[in-house]
Amino acid sequence: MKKVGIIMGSDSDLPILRKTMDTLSALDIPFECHIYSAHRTPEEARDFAVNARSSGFGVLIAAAGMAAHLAGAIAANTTLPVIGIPCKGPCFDGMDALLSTVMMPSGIPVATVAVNGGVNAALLAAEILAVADEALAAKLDAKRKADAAAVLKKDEALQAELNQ
Ligand code: RP5
Repeated sequence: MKKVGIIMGSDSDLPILRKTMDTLSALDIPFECHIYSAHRTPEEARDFAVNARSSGFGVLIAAAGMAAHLAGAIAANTTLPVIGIPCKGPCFDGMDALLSTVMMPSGIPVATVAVNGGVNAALLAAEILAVADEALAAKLDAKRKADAAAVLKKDEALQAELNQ
């Protein structure tokens, strides 16, 4: 199976990416995770993106906050699918990172998930890989069913509490 590459702009983004890694691990998807910044280490970020396809990656996840240019800078240097996670910073409730990540110019796409959307980034990466992987697709179907069952169980508990 192709690997997922995870890049974050700072170790301060790590709590969000831990959810991404946990979700990928639960699906037995191999990944590598790095701290490369579009601004502080632009050469390393570029090199990672340029070499990603030949290094065995199938999809990349890039997470950054504030003036969040990382996902776009990665996408500029590869034609692998790039998923952007805008990370909430100290100002503007993450709107700064959301707009910096999502508003890409035509020709260089970034599939942007919600602010701090570490889990959905992993699931979207899994769905991309599952296009050519029936076993992974079956795991995703099973997870959907299990997640739905968990919600219905909560509803059952709520009804029991309200109707006692
Ligand atoms: C961005 O700046 C990082 O992705 C992080 O979200 C934000 C703040 O970085 P630190 O100052 O915490 O290292 O590049």
